[in-house]
Amino acid sequence: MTVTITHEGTIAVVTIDNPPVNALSQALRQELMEVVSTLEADATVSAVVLACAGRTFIAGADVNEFGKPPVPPHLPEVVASIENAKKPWIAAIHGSALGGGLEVALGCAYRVAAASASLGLPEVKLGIVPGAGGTVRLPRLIGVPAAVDMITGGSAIGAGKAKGLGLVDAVVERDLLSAAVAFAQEASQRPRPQPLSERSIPMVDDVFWSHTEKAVAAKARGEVAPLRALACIRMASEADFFTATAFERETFLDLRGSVQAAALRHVFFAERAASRPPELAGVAPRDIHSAAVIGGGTMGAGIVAALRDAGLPVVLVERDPAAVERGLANVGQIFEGSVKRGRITADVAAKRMSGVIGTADYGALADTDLVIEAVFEDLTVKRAVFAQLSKACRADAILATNTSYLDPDEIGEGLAQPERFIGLHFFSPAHVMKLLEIVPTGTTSPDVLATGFALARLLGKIPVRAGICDGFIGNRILKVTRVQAERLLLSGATPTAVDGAMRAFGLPMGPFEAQDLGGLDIAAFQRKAARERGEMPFAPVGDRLVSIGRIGQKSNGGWYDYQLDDRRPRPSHTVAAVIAEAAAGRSQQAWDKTAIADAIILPMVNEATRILEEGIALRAVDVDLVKIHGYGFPRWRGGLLHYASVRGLSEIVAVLDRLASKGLADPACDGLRLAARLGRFATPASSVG
Ligand code: 3H9
Repeated sequence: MTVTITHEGTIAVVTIDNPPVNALSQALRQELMEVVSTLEADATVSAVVLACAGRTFIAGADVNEFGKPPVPPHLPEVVASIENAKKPWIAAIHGSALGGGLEVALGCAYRVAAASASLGLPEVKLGIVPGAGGTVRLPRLIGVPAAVDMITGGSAIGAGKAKGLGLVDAVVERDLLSAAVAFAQEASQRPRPQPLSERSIPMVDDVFWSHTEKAVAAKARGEVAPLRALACIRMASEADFFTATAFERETFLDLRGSVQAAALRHVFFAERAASRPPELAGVAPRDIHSAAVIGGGTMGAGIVAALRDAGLPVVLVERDPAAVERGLANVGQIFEGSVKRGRITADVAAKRMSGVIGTADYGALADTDLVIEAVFEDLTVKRAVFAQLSKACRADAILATNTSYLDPDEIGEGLAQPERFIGLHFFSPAHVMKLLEIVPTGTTSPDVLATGFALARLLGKIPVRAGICDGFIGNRILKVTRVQAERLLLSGATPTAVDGAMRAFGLPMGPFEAQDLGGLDIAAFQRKAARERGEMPFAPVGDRLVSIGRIGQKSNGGWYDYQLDDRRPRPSHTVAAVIAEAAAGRSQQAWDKTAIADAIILPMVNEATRILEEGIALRAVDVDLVKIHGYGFPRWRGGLLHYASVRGLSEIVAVLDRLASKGLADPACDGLRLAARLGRFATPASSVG
């Protein structure tokens, strides 16, 4: 039985037990309908507490059902039957009441929540809108502006905030169930509150709607669900309850089958599977109770903060006392920033900082479980660090290098117990960015690899295994992005047009704006290293800009001009002249947004296919996660290779070949041609042990 009924005097306690997250499957909906009827008919029951077993209250509709036709009873009927029951239902919320879970709670007469609970309508994150009255009941309870924030943003709020908004009636510090039963006993003596469906909705004016529509559209960047959700809330505020719920349901069903919803579901399940790769099933990770970071620069400090946020004590090692001070100050600044943004309190920041020990003495690492090196990207410097770590650390301590471009096999050469060595590629700022590329060397043992994935889980990051090559998965594709962006400049497009097209595609910023923000010097340094290796990286304009000192915002100019204290990019005459010089003699053409996006994105698909062919990425979905969590690729497109599959692999081959015939891209690789024939990407994942 998924639903059980117990009795506490005249109070019936309905407990849902549908692991892992009490999702509202068809069977559960059916049982709930039956339970409502049973309890309505039971004269000994005066009120009902709805509680859940396990880690959470109902976390929503069962997302697994979304790819299939809806089967009755539908959730709106379940919510209506609870709301229309003669006896008051009290939702006892622990964990998360999300989506359909919160909609069920809104059908209840009251909501009592554990202090640690969170409540939200995250449907837009799955490309849909609430489909069981959420957009119609929530504004009636907490007002339109607060409902707009919750529904179009999709983020959950804590029980305390929910109480302030009137979304929950009581917050309980401990023993939720007893408190909910006591609440129900009292509630059964009072007249029932008016059901939300019968309440009026506070009015807001047209200015509110036009202002909010603009704000939601700007934030959505091509994602359709937030604006459709807003339209539902507007309908709720302007039409009667039944018209509004019908409109909401129609919108829900329309979006449920949409391309964006399918893409977002693909990402939803990919993210949850990421930390448990099938090839590591049954491999136990090592215990990590303490960590150290070597190097307190931007990356090192970010990693320290990420480890502290996850509760690990951290030793920060730097070269000398002055560098230790600077490193600690960098970490301190990160926590201060979190306090300023309201993410943590000053007390929490102080506690996190007090868990960081700064030292220049490697002897402090004698009993550390995990050491992450994050010093300058120089092979000699990194090797020197690992020589010291070899002597200072326990033989079973895991030693990791955080490198973006160097070869971890070379960094770890000569290390004692090389099976404990691994690459962990964090993305900057490391305490914020979700992606962690995990790079095993030829000698890394499976349990050390599994520990990398366990660490990612602990840090709340999305881990992706990457093989060794220049740039691993993400930066290797990034190089293609940049090459294509420059090719476009040499054939008639401007930096403004390229960046605008990529924003229109859904990226938070275009390749040139991004380079100005991060600095052109880093990539120039990598190109220099590549030339020393005998390679011929292509960046005629970028190289020229760096040679004349235009390295981005930090030099007040890069691909764009900037004014003092104004970070808005302005087209630059200097850059236009450099482009014109580099483009001399090349044929020029007009580029629209779609053609620009194709000329950048499709060669990235080509490179990603090579990455799969070489086994650098094990699965197409891994590339998707890398692009979404490391590079801002629009989530609602499902990631680079999901987008490619939806777009059509044969069409991509044709476009690439057209671009290649004009010298504007590499031709489609064999792997992509094969994928086009098969209708899917062939991956080596199955052969990896
Ligand atoms: C909705 O409700 C629409 C309505 O308006 C309907 C109208 C008609 N369904 O995240 P975890 C699985 S839309 C099916 O690692 P945590 C998940 O795949 C829905 N399965 O746990 C994983 O499976 P596995 C709105 C689900 O403790 C396992 O549960 N609701 C669902 O870190 C554990 O997941 C949401 O969007 C689901 N709804 O976090 C809530 N949810 O172990 C989405 C989870 O086999 N869920 N699973 O890989 C969450 O945010 C988190 O799961 C939660 C727990 C915070 C609840």
